[in-house]
Amino acid sequence: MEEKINKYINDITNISNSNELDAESIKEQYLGKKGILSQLLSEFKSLTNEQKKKNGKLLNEFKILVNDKLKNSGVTKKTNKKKSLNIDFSLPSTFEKTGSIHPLSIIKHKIIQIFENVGFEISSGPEIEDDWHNFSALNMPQNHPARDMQDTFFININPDTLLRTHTSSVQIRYMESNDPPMRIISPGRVYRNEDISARANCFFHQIEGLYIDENVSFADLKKIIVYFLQKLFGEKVKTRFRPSFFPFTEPSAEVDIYWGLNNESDYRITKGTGWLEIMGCGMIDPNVLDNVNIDSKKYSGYAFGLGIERIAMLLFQIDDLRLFFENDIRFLRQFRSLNLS
Ligand code: 2NL
Repeated sequence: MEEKINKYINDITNISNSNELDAESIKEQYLGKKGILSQLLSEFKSLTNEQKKKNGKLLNEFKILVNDKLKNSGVTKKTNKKKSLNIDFSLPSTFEKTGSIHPLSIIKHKIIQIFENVGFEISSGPEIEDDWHNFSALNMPQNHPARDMQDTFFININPDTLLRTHTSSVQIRYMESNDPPMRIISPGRVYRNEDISARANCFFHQIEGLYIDENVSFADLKKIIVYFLQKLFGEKVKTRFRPSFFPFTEPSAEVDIYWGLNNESDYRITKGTGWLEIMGCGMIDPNVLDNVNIDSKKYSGYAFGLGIERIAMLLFQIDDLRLFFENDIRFLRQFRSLNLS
């Protein structure tokens, strides 16, 4: 056996530095299943202990030589690759980190879905507006307090360009270029010049809706609002309409839901009344319809508006508005399990 090994050692030492193709065949010839090393090893098994001592060392030397020969050829690398495929498939897998849907988007889509299910269409429009679409067409005269520089971000004074303060401007644009009947909602970001706090931000998100047709009544408005609040807060929700004022609707109302007075937080957020203001609404002022050339003698309509942040804060029990805009992933990750359905 000793002679045999020495012969192979001699052979492998004499092989000139091989290219990759040679290396492949050398590998097969020496290290393959039925290769030289394998044959030597099975012969080795039947040796006496005394012989094993002598030949073991030599055999090892031979093996190192073969491996050295193959080392720089890339073939041994392939061998390593095969080894690394030797995986334990029963191990638990590692999960890729996935993103999550922003809580405001979750609520927005929920609300959109509710209105889409009863025939409302979505319309959108520019965030940079002019005076007409944001104020004048909505029955807000030149000296109206809501036009105050303190409340509105003006980009330019003459001609007026400003950041829209509500998405009513989108609805004005829609009414100008479409004919009744119409049934739309307009979700979007709006801007107000407010000091930033837990309750206020310089921008927030709104959904406004309107329906215009012949003979639309306040009863229709009440019906759609109650339907919407039942879908959003549950069938058992208790609602009430309080008379209010908006320049663009007459009559106008604010809508409350009964939140309850079960704990300290309920007292705080309902100011001790148990009732929470959720949205505003009303019958579209005939002046607004005339402004967009819709015949106010033939048509009437209702409109409503609500803030998305407010609803998200209630449904997710978030007590600081700023959390929505900081994009702290520790906050956002908490909504990972929620989706848009
Ligand atoms: C609120 C109140 C409201 C409207 C929005 C509207 C739009 C047009 C015509 C008439 Cl184009 N009205 N929108 C009407 C009543 C209330 O929003 O508290 N929003 C957060």
